Amino acid sequence: MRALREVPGRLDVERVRKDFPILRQEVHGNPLVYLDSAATSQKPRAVIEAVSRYYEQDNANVHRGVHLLSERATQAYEAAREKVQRFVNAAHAHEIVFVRGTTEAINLVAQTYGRTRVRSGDEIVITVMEHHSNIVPWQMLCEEKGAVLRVAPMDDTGTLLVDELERLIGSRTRLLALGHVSNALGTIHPVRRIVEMAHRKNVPVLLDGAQAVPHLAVDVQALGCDFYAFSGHKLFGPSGIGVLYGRSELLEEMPPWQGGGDMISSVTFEKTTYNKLPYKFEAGTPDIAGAIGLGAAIDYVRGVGVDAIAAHEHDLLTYATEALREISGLRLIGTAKEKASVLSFLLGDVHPHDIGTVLDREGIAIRTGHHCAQPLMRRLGVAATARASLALYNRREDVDALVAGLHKVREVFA
Ligand code: 7TS
Repeated sequence: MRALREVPGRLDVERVRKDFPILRQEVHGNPLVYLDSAATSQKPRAVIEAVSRYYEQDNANVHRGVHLLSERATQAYEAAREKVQRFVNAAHAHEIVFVRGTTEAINLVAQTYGRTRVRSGDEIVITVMEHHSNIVPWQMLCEEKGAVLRVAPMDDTGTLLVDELERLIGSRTRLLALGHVSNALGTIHPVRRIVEMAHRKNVPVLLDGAQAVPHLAVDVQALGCDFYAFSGHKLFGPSGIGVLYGRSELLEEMPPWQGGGDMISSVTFEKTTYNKLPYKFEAGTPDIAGAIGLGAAIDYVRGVGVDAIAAHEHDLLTYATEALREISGLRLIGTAKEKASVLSFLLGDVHPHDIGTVLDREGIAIRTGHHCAQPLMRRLGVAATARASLALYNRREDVDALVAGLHKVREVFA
């Protein structure tokens, strides 16, 4: 792999940017400033080429052919699983289940682990900062089972109240499900401590890592979590592929979710026996190209260096936070001490959609709205925010462009 670091441990952002062809374009006559990576990240050429190469040279179905192309496709698909395993430091490759994304990973756990373990009167604990993907599957489960959803609070900076969370975990709690990093506020939760706390009460923990893996080193064994979910498309990989990590003991016990090809070892009309892990949870032809693309994305991220990415983004977040604080009338939403990548804000009483529209004319892409976290917006007493989110390819110039754009917004709506 091409070395991307010039100074060991430091990220050369201009060099990184050259790897992302999409960034080299104009939007409404201005250079594109992409500040919406929390919604989806851009893809390096290495990922785009890995996907095309697969379709040009190896395309075949996996796990079933004796012919060479099928063997190559199977080998590449399973090699991608091993890359994911190493990336999150799972103990075994069979603890990595390929799914469509974070949403599907969480639904899988709710529909298998949840449906077999949760009974009437039991409780699932989440936090007020969750994305809808980590709320609704649990609500659906609770509704079906007559169980109760308990919600841990935060303070006004967007910091989780860990003591309150601890108090919510009781003898009826069957699972704690929380984000590793909040998508709307950027708060990084002390998940290692939280997992320990839950385990002391014998409560398993699912971490929604959608917003963590692109920014932080994740080691599921060090975290001690029972499940970890993330999406390929936020990690510079293709959309349509994601990962559920589960500890073997739990995955072994869980019934399959979807039935179909590949998830069985034998089928008769009287009885079907299920395949071993992880195939028990991968019914049907998977997103083979997606998995291969995700493997290439992981190679890319490791080539740049996860710690170098974290350090670069930390500097940039500090720079951006200070720059936005200088803008009069701007209110940052989410000012927890430990944050990654996200700047949510309001500007006077300008509607966030109007902020987004004016910035778009300047070539600046941000997200506006409730960020699929409506209960969080209600807790904050706002309907929506404007959100700029950073990734490894962003640089100070992007922040400067955002600041200039926001001055323009103020002029337009003065
Ligand atoms: N969990 C978190 C914390 C997320 O940020 C998202 C997507 C999801 C789950 C769902 O991921 P998916 O890949 O299954 O859709 N978050 C966002 C966002 O912040 N803006 O657009 C999508």
